[in-house]
Amino acid sequence: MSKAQQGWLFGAVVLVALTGCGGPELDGPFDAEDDQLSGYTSRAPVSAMASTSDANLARNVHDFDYSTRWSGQGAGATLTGDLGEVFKVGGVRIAWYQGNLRVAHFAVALSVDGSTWSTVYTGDSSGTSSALRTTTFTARRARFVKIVGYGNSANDWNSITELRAWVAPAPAAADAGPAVDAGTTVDAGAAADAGATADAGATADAGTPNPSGGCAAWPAFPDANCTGYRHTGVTLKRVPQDLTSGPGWVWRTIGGEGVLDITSAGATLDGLDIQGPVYNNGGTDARTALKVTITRSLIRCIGENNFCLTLGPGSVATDVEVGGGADGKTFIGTLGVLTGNWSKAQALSTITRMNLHHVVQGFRQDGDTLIQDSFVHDMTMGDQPAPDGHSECVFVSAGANNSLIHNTMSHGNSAVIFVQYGGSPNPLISGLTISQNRLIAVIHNNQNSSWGVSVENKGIGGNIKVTDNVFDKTGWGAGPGQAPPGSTTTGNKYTDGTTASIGQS
Ligand SMILES: [Ca+2]
Repeated sequence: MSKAQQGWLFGAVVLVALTGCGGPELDGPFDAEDDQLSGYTSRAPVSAMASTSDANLARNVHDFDYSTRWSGQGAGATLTGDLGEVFKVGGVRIAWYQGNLRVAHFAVALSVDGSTWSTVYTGDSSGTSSALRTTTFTARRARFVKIVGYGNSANDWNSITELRAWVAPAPAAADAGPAVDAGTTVDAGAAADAGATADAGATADAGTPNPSGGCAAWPAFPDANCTGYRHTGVTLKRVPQDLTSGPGWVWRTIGGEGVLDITSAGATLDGLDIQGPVYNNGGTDARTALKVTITRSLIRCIGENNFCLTLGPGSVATDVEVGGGADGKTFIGTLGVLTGNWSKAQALSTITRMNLHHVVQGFRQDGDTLIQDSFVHDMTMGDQPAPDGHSECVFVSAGANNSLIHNTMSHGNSAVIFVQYGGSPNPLISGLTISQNRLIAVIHNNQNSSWGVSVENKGIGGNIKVTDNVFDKTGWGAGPGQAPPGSTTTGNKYTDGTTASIGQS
């Protein structure tokens, strides 16, 4: 680890201390201001854009501040919020500027991909409140929410101070496609919407949440419905409140911090809600870590500032959720999963159906590790006061035989998947396969990912494959991907089915 990284990790300790009590809410004081939509959560856009603005810009609608707003003049002016991933959207909450004095005329349209839209509501605001007020409609899958303004009872301006969406986990397309839409307005795009190739669960056979089995196969993609512990139906036992030891592990204090520590090779963890991180053999050093099998568990990682989970050679993690702290949505100033014994390149670990989120860096994958059918999302992008200038879903710095197969990954301000050799004496990067992944571009806090996949041309030992991945078409700082000369880069596409070219690094 570089000195620079050690520096910002130290900074993150302070952050965790500050946010450890409750953590930031998605909506904070805005949570209970209007009618709750039962079964849904209020979510702010991660970014917003407008067709037109005066000095009041689109980003002001998700700053949790009623004193700032977006304003666009004229009938048909649009404000579009990006929720960051596909949800089942059952309503919107709009706070209109001077909403207690005038009635706004508007429509709401939804989209999975940002290009095909379905209008779900046309009508007026209450005219009685300037706070967030709910508008409901027939729920459907969407990542993008567009408000189309048609002026108000006083003039032709459209001004919104805050925007939210009521969201629930996205069902498969079969549950929320055209059939659900019957009867909503102006829905010419419904069929095309549900059939878009790239979204998690978009195809007809994507399946419903699966209590025991795997994620639907390509060309569907993993999401929250088939990853982590939740879809298994397990009831978790809290560590340390309900349980303080088990086969090959014990809860104890290391360096003043409560951790679950792996104490013998072959340890098994199943059905656990772990309040802290998982250390291995007394620390977070992959070179001395032991084999562990973790299934159907949640690692909250509260209080950690290094790695949430350290895996030794031969480890297996299946149906595990990592990150999010006490409330599941607090950013942890740390790295998610350390896998790959870079000094020996003999890790041989397998990670399947992991839901990994709200950390600085998702996986540190440094040799002989397969990561498959997993959902990695909500890496920090300026969400923390501590420096987080190097954030990605996966970072590979060394090692042979790493595979990333059929995962959904979004967020990160360097690349979503970032491969950069760490230098001698680390083993060269070879036998790296990045295939059938869904790479989502998120623009957040004026940051974005330069690349979906970036394999730098240094420390490369050969046999690099970047194939059959599906990329968002827009939103990248540089492009969908780059790889060294000699790499195999066939079959990569954008969400609209057109070819995504991987450039040469
Ligand atoms: Ca605002």
